[in-house]
Amino acid sequence: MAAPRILGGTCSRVSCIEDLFKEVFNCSPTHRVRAPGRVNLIGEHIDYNGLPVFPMALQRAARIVFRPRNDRIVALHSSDERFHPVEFEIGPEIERWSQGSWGNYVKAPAKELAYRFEIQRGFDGVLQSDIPVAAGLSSSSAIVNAVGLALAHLNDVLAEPGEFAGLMAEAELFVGTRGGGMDQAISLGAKDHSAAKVSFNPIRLQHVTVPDGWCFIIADSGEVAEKSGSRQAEYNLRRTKCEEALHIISTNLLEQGITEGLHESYPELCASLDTEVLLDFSENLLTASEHRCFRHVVTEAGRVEAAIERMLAADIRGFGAYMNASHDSLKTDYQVSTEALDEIVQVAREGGAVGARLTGAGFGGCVVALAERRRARDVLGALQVEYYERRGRKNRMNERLFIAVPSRGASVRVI
Ligand code: NG1
Repeated sequence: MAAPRILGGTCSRVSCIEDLFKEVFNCSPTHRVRAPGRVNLIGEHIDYNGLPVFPMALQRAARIVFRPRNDRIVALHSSDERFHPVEFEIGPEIERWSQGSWGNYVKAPAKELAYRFEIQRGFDGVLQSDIPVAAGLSSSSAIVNAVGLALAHLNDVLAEPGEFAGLMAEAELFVGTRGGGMDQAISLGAKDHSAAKVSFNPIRLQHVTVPDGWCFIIADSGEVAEKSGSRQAEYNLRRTKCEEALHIISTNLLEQGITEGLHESYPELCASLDTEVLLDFSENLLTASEHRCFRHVVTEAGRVEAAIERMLAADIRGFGAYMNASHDSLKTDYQVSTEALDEIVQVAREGGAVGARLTGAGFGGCVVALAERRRARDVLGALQVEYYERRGRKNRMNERLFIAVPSRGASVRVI
């Protein structure tokens, strides 16, 4: 077992992580796994309510080169020196490190898989990721999926893709954020050139080709959205409010004889009554803040379906309008936007984007803007000048501003 040590510098090429692996472990890696980050195009804060969402996987990914071990130890070094090496023994009773520790994303899938399958082999590995951290692009689920796939591969775990995505979503709850299953599902199941409608219970993906002339641009506000840290409680609180609202409304609908059975999920509730009727009915039953959350959830569910129709019809302006409405709802009703996110959305719209919205949980992180491909340069230029340069914000080597390439999902292979 190699002694833990910090690796110098940040490397960005696969050959580079193989070199780092040799440096740390004195031998060559035998396998490579890649799990992409994602950008959610529309459908925010509704996956944990069981409602469909519409993300796509990115060209940016977490990559691990690894070599199996004959014991149950996982030893993982990161090429990014901000993240110290982690090492632990796999088992169903693994304990969490302190809140915010990146190693919890490594332990999470190990614990979940050990709980359900016979896991006898760990690995030595080196991780490299070019997904911005705590930016709403799912850098965390990419690590969970990559480690999960590596362990599943080495231990002959057999699971259907949807089932495996569900396991990884369940696994990530270990870090303490009560997220939904969107990130794990799209990072595992995405196809090149496509976004996917992700439905839940069980997880299913319906792939939709992104029209050629459409260009999704990602811009990082630079404000850290630390969801495993200080923002975790805010995130979880919203989920609790949604659950309470569902319970109150379903119970009252039943008691007043408006519905015959109790609706135990949002999809059932949304299918049973018109959105406007639901909103009117719920207004006097919920507190003002619960009602705002509820309104965001049910209207966002409608926007997801409508926006997918617009993409299928290659109607870029229609799709962009739903993105704008989604941002407004996240800002006003769900209250997860920030001044910086609102500002960058505004700059993108004024720069020629047909739509722009925060993506991911919010509280900071990235926005996604949609532009016609021939206008993409204008939008990128506006963001660079108006958001980054004029305000003295850093965007070194365009690491904060880039075009999203709809990419395929995770894979593991022998080197
Ligand atoms: P981010 O903040 O982008 O990692 C989180 C959740 C998603 C979803 C979005 C909001 C996790 C792993 N991810 O994504 O499930 O709820 O917020 O739509 O918790």
